Amino acid sequence: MRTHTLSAAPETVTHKKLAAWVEQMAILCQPDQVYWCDGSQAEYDRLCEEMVGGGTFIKLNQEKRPGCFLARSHPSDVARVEDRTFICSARQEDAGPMNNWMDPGKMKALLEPKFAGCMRGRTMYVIPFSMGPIGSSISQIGVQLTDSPYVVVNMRIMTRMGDAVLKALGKNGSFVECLHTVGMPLEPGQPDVAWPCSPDPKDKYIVHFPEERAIWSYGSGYGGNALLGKKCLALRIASCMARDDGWLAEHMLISGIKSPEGEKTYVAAAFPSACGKTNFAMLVPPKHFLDEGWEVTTVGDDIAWLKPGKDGHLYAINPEAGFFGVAPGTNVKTNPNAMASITKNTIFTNVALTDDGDVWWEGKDGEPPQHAIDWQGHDWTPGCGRKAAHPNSRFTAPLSQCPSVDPAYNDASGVPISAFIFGGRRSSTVPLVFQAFNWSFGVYAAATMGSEMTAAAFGQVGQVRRDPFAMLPFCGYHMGDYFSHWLRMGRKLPQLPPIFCVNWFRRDANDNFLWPGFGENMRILKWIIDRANGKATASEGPLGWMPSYDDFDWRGLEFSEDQFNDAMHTSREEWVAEIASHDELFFKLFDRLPHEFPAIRDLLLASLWRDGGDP
Ligand code: O2Y
Ligand code: MN
Repeated sequence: MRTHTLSAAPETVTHKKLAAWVEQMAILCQPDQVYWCDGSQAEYDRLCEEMVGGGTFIKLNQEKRPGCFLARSHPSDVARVEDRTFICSARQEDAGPMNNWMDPGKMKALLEPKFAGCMRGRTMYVIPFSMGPIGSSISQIGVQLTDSPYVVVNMRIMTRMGDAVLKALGKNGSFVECLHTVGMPLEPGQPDVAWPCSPDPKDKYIVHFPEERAIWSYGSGYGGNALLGKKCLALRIASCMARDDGWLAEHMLISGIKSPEGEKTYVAAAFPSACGKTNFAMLVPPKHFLDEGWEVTTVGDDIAWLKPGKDGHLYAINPEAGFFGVAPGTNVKTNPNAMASITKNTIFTNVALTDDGDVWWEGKDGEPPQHAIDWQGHDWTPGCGRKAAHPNSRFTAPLSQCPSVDPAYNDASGVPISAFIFGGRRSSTVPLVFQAFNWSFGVYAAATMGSEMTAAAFGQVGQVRRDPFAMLPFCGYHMGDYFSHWLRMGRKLPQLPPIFCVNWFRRDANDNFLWPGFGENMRILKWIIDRANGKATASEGPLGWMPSYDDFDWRGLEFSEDQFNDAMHTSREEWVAEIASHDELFFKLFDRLPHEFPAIRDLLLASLWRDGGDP
């Protein structure tokens, strides 16, 4: 066996359990060296330069994109791998039917030989990181061990990491163990590749041990598979913590809305992928709202942790410190704040490289370049029949660079949430907006939300994929228990935020969108916060409280009452079919489905025939 030098933990590491775990994992993974990350700018710069030298990073034109780099992944390693993601709870029934499960002992027996020697020829980086502001009672600390410098620099943007976290951890603070390898050890003299990973799609494992609060990830260097603070810790493991300790770990953006009078209202909103979640998190209101002094600010674009405060309200933090946003389709019209956020200090992955050293992707502003290098490093010209950027190409950018960043994004106490919003992509059936009758009806609506599949998603295009609370790939336990947890929170919380449902994607008979979306969503958002603040009227409809045309501010937009009624229409025929299809989900979760759900389903069904109900 090759010898390996293990540098001792630095003096700042007074946490014996942490030092012992790192040593034990180093003995298992056999890296050439162990490096404890301090989180400094100098360290970040050094690693980026080393990756430029090694071919993992391309330095972009520093005049156009100061501090920016481009990475190209291996073509087999371009997205989260749901079929290789496992929840290894002690009992299979606790993982539930929506998760892949394996007995934790068996999984470790399978993985230990794979991890043995997996970091040979490489450095093991130790990344202490905080999900949420360091020291906040809502935050959690993790420590990721990885052999990927790409992961280290991305984690520095996406989390708070380094010495300050070690200090907060002290001698015996608790932390989530996160072990990660790209799964490609180097034999002596073997040259490295730009993007090491395990190229066999079946040889990737994203594994969660919820009882131990531990994560083991093998074989991928990409996004959610490798940046373990994000989906693995902040959603799958945190959802189990939240269930056990009475809080919520959600796949939600957090936005602040300030009225011209200075009243600030925060909302948390969940959308499945491909529903414009990042755009909504950074929404720019129409001109006359801005002129009057309305402001929309961003606390987070992907994940929210919410805990009850002493006053009975829910307080939310964004556990992340950066954006890992999809590049294609992002432009000055769809999301000017995202475009401004990525002008500097940004890592681009799998976008195209232009001849002047800038980046490009499908749907970026302006004409496509006449020539570029595509995400696989090949020459690209418009009309060559291939995409220049991978559809899941990404930018990693600090939240602090976003022009709409909320002044409270770093507040340890979090922001008070006044409304929850749930939305899917539905071309019919679901109205533009409604407010659930109460918490339980809202939980039912969120549990049954779904999205029509786009070409990028799995399954048949157009088919509705139920994605409860947009948590389908991210709930670390049985989805039926998750619904019960939400209902239980409703019984415990003295101050319940109202729950709203939206659908920006409804289409007319000619397949045109009924609603313009983007910044115009401000009009809907304003009605939502007015409702939450007791300032807007609504009437009782079959699904919940519905606004009428006159409840909105239509200045600056030509949108007739007929168009509004089309976008709000609740068809009895469509809803009978919709409610019947909820049963498909309920039957899968039957043994742990909350008893309230069949009752609510029947009430909704009956209300389709109530007086004045629209057939
Ligand atoms: O493919 C990946 O690894 C990224 S997935 C992702 C990234 C940022 C925000 N949300 C998601 C998601 O899948 O929900
Ligand atoms: Mn997400």
